[in-house]
Amino acid sequence: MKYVEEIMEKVVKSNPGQKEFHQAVQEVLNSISVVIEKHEEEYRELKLLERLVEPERSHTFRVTWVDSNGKIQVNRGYRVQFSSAIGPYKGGLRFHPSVNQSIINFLGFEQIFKNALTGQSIGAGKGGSDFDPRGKNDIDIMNFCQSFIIELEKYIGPNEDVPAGDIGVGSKEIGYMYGMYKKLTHRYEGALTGKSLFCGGSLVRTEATGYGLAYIVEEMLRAKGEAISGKKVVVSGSGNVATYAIEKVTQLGGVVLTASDSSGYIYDANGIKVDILKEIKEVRRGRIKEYCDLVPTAVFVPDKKAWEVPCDIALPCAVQNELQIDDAKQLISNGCMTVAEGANMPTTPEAVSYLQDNGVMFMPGKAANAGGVAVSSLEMSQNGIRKNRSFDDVDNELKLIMKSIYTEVSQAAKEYGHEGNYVMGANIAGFRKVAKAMREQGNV
Ligand code: NDP
Ligand code: 2IT
Repeated sequence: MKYVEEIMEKVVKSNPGQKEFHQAVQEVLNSISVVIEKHEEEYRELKLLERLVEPERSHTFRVTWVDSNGKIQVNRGYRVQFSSAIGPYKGGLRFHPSVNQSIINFLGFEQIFKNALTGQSIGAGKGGSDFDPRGKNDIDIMNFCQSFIIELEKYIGPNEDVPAGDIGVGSKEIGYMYGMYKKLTHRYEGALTGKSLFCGGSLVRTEATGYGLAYIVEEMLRAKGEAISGKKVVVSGSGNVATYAIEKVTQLGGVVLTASDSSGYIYDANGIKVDILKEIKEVRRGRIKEYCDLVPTAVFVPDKKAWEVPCDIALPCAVQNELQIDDAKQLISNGCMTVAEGANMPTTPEAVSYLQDNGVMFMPGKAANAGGVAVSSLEMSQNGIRKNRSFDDVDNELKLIMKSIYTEVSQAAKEYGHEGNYVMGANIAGFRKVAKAMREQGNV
């Protein structure tokens, strides 16, 4: 049996039922098998893949907290510290009722290759909880965040593990966690990123994932002699990533027709007005359909996905496996030419293959959404030397990072005879860096 097949079997056996984790590992193994074949004997000897798919450490913990009605609540907390081959564990925290070990493992595994692609010295981790922040008041959110970090504090630190946000965790939640971290450790240090500017955060971190996504799409199009300007763009989600992707795509001259949440999507033929979107989502913390109250020409389409809207570019920015085979078929029949993942693994494997087979330029999340963690790393370095950088300075570095990710990904694909296959390129380029570091550090 081939080495990668043996590894896949082991992963399935030792992590039963973890379908999202299996999916993420399978995709990477499929891509890197061409590299493995070249070094098979050495990698087998080093047990390199066995080590790569096994988290260095994994924490689960009870989070008991008291809600605003004085009732005791219990949730489960997670932090998987997947790989420290190239730096301290780094990756977000997700608060969503769907969070389980499979989701955390898949996200932590993806983070290994994403973080390597940024060129920054950051290893990989991920965490979160099945806590549902939706509909909770500020007291509930603060009480939960404080109880969560009281446990997580034992495992994190600026040179050890540096969590940030993800679904359900933004600068507000990070602020509550940071306050309690400081109280527990009596240290003001960069143990969390995505902090607000008043707590040592970095300019551009809020915008970074969405802006970075737009920058890499611009690179993909530039390679074909095209640009975002004038293109019709369909976006899913209406959270942090979606909002700032919409903002930058619009600034670059694209027309964004949709935004969505789990109840449906809105369609605005004149282009989504990002100031109104921010008012609804960031100020009122409302639902996407409220956009139509403020923009009467827009329509809300309940229980449907935005992929049915004809477009040139599709940017899934919500959640894993939200773009499925039927959606891919619809996108193709409507003439879509470019798909880039703002979310983590939003496109199912069948949909990815279908898009690629039909000539769509497809950029996977571990490259396309790496701008967020890249700027998190810039936040860590600013905290380390206690010096803040300007918006333009960080934004320019983000652009350079996304450009260099594009170049590395496309060159790696070409080198292995799969020009234009950015899934292979991203996995190979990320894997090579981590594999080198693992080899050099010996059997740890
Ligand atoms: P937010 O919590 O800010 O927004 C999440 C959005 O996704 C909301 O619009 C939410 O709608 C929607 N959503 C969540 N779950 C579902 C679901 N099951 N079905 C349909 N829609 C859903 O999160 P972010 O914008 O930060 O994250 C979005 C994606 O981007 C995630 O995959 C995340 O892992 C990824 N990512 C985030 C980064 C960051 O810096 N924040 C960096 C890199 C990747 P609703 O309110 O209805 O749930
Ligand atoms: O998926 C991701 O890369 C994130 N949620 C951001 C992680 C980070 O540490 O900024």
